[in-house]
Amino acid sequence: MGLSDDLLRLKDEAEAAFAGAVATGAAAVEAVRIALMGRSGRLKDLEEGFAAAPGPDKRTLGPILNQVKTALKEALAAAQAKVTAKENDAPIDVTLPEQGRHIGTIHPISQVAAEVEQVFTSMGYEVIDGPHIEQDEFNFGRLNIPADHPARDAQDTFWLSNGDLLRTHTSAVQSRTYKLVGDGKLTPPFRRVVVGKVFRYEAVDATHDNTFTQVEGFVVDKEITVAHLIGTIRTMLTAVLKRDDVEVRLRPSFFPFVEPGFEVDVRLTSVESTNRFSRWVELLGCGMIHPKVLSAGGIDPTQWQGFAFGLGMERLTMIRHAIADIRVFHGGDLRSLHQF
Ligand code: FA5
Repeated sequence: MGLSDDLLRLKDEAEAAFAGAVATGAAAVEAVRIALMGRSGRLKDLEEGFAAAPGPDKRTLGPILNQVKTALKEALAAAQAKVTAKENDAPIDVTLPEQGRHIGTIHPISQVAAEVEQVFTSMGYEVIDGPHIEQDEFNFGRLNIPADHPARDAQDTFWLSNGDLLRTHTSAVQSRTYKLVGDGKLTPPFRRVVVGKVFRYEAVDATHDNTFTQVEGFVVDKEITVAHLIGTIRTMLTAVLKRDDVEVRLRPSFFPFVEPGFEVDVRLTSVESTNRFSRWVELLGCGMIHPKVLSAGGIDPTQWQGFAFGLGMERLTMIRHAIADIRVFHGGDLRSLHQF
């Protein structure tokens, strides 16, 4: 009878195929299982033949089919057990050198950024964010820097073909916040802080990079004065720098979006004269928010005042750790970064 011969042949072939596959491994055993016992495997075909056989033949073929099925299952189980045993017995080469575990560290800028955010949160500031790709309107226009203003030259950047740009400073987030007021989505008073990347077309040296990080803090409230601004900056620098060799000076400066405006410089009295921070280095720009900037956002400057500052996080971190060169931060040399 054809079908019973086919069934018995399948049994013999399966036993040989599984035994052969063991030498190759688990994937080979699985391939044999699929070919013989899978949903469109050989056994399935023969089962269909059995289903189509006339009643009397079924009585003879039934036990043979069951016997073949059991034999296949046993051959599969035996092959799988052998493969597992072989894998468990694989020799371990105890002379191989240990691979070592490389545990990462948090980037020094991220560490100091977290501390800055913590200091400002403790003073009631809200931590917010803004886009790296910015519109001219927010980066310049609403900050009292119209299209032909020379202040744009000091912050040249990377422009996109649609007229957007990579933001040159986090002050763009101020413009976005003031617009929220004009749109009726936010009401003063508020205190906000942003830490984020900014981009400039800049010659790189020990204290300048083309991609760096700024902290922008700004407050809009009633009866805000320069004294609040100075007190806030002093609080931040004391909390974050944790050094006793820091000298700070405030000098008048110009930014179109503040009036009056200042810059804060810092120097370290105990570092070697080769370290750039042994001389004055500018750390931040700040001032009282210009009435035109408040008005552009729909805030009445006769009712509300505020201060704002923008600080270079790389420079802050360099002072904190007496790092002499800004290129450490984006240089990707793990030997430097792992020290923090
Ligand atoms: C600004 O970017 C203003 N938006 C700051 C500001 C905010 C003023 C709010 C008033 C009110 P400035 O271009 O000076 O200003 O940059 C601010 C700080 O960013 C600098 O003091 C410096 O610490 C840092 N900085 C500027 N350029 C670079 C650079 N190329 N690489 C690293 N840090 C830089």
